[in-house]
Amino acid sequence: MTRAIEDINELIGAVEHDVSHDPFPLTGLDHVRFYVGNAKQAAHYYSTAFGMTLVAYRGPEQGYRDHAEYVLKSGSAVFVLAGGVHRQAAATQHYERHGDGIADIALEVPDVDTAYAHALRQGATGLEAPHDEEDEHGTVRVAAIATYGETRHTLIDRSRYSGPWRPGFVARQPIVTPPAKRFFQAVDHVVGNVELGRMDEWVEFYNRVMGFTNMAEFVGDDIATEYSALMSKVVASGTRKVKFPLNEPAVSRKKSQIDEYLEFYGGPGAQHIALATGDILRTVDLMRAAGVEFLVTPDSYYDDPELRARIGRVRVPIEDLKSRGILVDRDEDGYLLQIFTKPVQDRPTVFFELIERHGSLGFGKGNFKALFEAIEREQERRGNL
Ligand code: TYF
Ligand code: FE
Repeated sequence: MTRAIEDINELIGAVEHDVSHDPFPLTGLDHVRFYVGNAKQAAHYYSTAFGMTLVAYRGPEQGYRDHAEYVLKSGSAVFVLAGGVHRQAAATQHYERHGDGIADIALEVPDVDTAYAHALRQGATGLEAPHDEEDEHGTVRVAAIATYGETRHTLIDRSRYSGPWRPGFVARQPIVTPPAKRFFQAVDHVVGNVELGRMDEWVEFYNRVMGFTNMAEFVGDDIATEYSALMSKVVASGTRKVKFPLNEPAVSRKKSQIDEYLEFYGGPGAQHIALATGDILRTVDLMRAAGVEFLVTPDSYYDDPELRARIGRVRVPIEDLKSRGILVDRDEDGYLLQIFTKPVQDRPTVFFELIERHGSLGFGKGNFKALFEAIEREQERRGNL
């Protein structure tokens, strides 16, 4: 089956679910906001290396004194890259503490006031009470609550807005000619790293505050101590459009990759963003050609008869995956192809995943051993193992 998957819901493994009766109705992931040291150059990187397209901007030219913010899109995936233009700016302070990082995982909700009130009643910390942002293109309603570390969830309803992005922003032309075909269509999941012993608290936070349910996939004690040095559970919204795996370090022989993150990020934060693509082979080739570095998968992974038997037939010959280092996993619902970049900044913190789902709603559990061995090789090169 070589058909290109066009439907975004299928790409990100979403299921039928009526949100209208949910206590915390959630339409989907709206955008991810990064605080970076140099937003102008980051906008260039995500344009040239990730095939994203600059669509909107605001900064000092618009009377916005603190930050320059670049809005980039690829299908339904939206990244906002914010950089401080002076020492006191929030982005500058955040950058000083964390390096480039993810400050906000914004959620699209049909009713900001209802969602915010429910979240606070359920014990969430409010950071911004619901309010309107307005300009000549209409109104956007927003609020914000706190999550792990210094990360926040903005709650946003843009149904009464027709401008380029959000009040105050102006439309901008792409930085480079956009690719003929997108590299990816949507954000599949965003992973959080929290401190040792805190994972279950954060799982419970998403259960209680957002009504998220736990997905079947998890890394428990047994796997954790043997080779992964992390524990992981996944919470998801009713439609499964929003999926948040949560990791904590596990005590094992080697220094946990999660400890390395926590040390270099300066606390809990978002670890990786998985981007859904209908053609991972093409995307990897284009990103690699543009200079993005991916984790290396040894040939032995593909030559393992057990893996071959388990994954069966996939849409391309195994040789095409092997030459690119793409991993395969299969479960009762189908299979998925995935690959991970190395950290995208000098600190060993944030990285990306590319994922092509064919029915599987998992996260590549069968690949954890190969993946974590690849991550450990990188930790060793950095002198952090
Ligand atoms: O999101 C996931 O669960 C997979 C696997 O440090 C994973 O992408 C988990 C932890 C990690 C890297 C990948
Ligand atoms: Fe992932």
